[in-house]
Amino acid sequence: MGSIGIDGDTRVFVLTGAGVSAESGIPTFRGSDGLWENHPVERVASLGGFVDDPARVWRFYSERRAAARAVLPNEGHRALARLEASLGERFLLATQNIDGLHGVAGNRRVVEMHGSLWKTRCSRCDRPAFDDDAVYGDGSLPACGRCDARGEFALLRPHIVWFGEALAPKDLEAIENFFDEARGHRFVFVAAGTSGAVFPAAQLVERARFRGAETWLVNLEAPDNVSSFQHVLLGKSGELLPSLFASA
Ligand code: BV8
Repeated sequence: MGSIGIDGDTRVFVLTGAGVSAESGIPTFRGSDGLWENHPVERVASLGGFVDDPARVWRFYSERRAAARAVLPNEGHRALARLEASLGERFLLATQNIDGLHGVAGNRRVVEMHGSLWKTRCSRCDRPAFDDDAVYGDGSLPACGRCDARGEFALLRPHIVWFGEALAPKDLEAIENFFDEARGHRFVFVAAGTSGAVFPAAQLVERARFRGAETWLVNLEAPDNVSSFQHVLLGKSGELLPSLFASA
């Protein structure tokens, strides 16, 4: 079983995807029972799909909120929370997941690159995104109260980065700044539970290698970008991550 030797100078960056939540019972996107199997991506995870059929999109995310409410972090999440407790500012976690389980497990140095299932914002005005775990029943469409007070109608939308939408510049900057700072030190990049199919998240491993990172992959199967990783551990993240960081 692989283990990463971590000393007082080591910086560790971890990128997670849907695979790290699979053992908590949350379906991944591209597995056999994957989320996208029953929903054409462009219809439920794109601005165009939301404009065409907002009720369908709200139903898709409401179903995921209802399903994700009851789940708990697994051993993989807990291993990452322990790692942050041990490394502090020498650790950063970027997740593609919107389920919030890293926060529930105790991580605070988390970049939610694709937004959060538990936040909603106005599709029109610039009011900040707000915490929202509401499950919108069939057909009901939440509207922005602030726009309404101005006599304008605007739908609320999930605070999630859809396909074709840009990631938040501040998130990408936080990641790049961590990579730049790690450059003069021992820098370890770990990707866990991700198919490496979505950009720009899938490019991070190459950007880290450019800064001299040692690259590790923890995944159930070899993904498309497996050749970017120097160390490949195939298996479940809930079983592999605890031992991977045992020396921290
Ligand atoms: C953008 C939110 C531009 C919604 C998601 C090149 C550069 C930039 C963009 C592109 C590019 N090429 C193409 C694009 C466009 C597009 C893209 O990447 N398309 C892909 C399909 C080719 N990218 C975008 O649109 C991005 N936007 O770049 O905009 C722009 C720039 C400026 C101005 C305007 C526009 C936005 C991408 C974000 C989309 N939103 N999610 C939601 O979640 O509902 S993506 C969605 O898929 C999820 O967030 C998830 O992160 C992502 C990837 O899935 P994974 O997390 O990897 O999960 P998956 O199921 O695929 O894999 C799970 C893995 O786990 C598997 O390998 C499995 O084997 C493994 N596993 C399973 N169980 C376990 C396990 N491993 C370990 N243990 C287990 N137990």
